[in-house]
Amino acid sequence: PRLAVLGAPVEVGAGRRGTLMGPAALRTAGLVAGLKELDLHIEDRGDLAVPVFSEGNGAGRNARHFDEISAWARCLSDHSYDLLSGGYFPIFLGGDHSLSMGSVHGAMRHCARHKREFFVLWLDAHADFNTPETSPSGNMHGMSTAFLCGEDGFHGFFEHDSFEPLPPQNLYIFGLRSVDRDERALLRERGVNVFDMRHLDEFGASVLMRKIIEEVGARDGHLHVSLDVDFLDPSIAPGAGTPVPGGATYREAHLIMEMLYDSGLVRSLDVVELNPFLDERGKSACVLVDLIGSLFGRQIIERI
Ligand code: DIR
Ligand code: MN
Ligand code: MN
Ligand code: MN
Repeated sequence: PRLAVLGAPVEVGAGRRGTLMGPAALRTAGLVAGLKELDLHIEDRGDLAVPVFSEGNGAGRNARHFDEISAWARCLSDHSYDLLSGGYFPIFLGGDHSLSMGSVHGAMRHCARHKREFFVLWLDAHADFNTPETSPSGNMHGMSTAFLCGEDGFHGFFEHDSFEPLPPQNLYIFGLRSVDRDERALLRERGVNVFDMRHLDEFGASVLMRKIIEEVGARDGHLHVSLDVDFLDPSIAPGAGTPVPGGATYREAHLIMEMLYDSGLVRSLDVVELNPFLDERGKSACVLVDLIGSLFGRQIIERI
């Protein structure tokens, strides 16, 4: 496939500043050069500019910077849709996780248009399934999956409010180890597929991934992968604003990426929440670049 890299330096969705520098750190860590080494066609489209927006819709809502994030999402949704329609595999560099409200929304529209079933693999310590009503923080990076699944509380976020939401059964949250009380209840009620760290410990990454890949493969689906840096254990990826102990190991994360590559099902990707201000000399950025290499087929030994 032809890859297109697009930076989305959004940071107001998170509780702390700094993810704005994420795209730059990922490039410095060698993202584009690493993919070129795999003989892939890759175009770096640079970073999007902070969009112009006006306050209004967000007023009085427990969703901080609602209007600014809405402006990002509208812009990102169009880029996602257009890149996929142009035959590209879009790679969105964050930026905080609120950007997925746009990137995934655009990919969903593309799939709806082409009557292709759409699935999301959310690799994250968190479920990001809060709504303005359930969120204890009001930070919108903790609301992305709820928004995409059509939960209430986001009126006015897109110009045309109604869109075909993501069925909760088509969402796989993987690596979960931090969830808020009302968020947990909502996840259960909606029937989201949740593979928490307990599942990962007990069954291993390969068994769980095989199940997901089989389900998506059986429907010939488009799989969007949304990789939050805090999916990884803080010991290997300290550059996260909301680190949670007990995350995925280096080897687990690579195995997941390698299996995803073998599946051939992944069509779009977000790499989010990297906060270079909190990172240790580019450590997390380098791990993410390594992982992306595995997702696009880098192998230790060529397999037959
Ligand atoms: C928390 C933290 N559940 C919230 N969420 C984070 O604010 O909604 N998501 N950090 O990545
Ligand atoms: Mn297409
Ligand atoms: Mn997240
Ligand atoms: Mn997270």
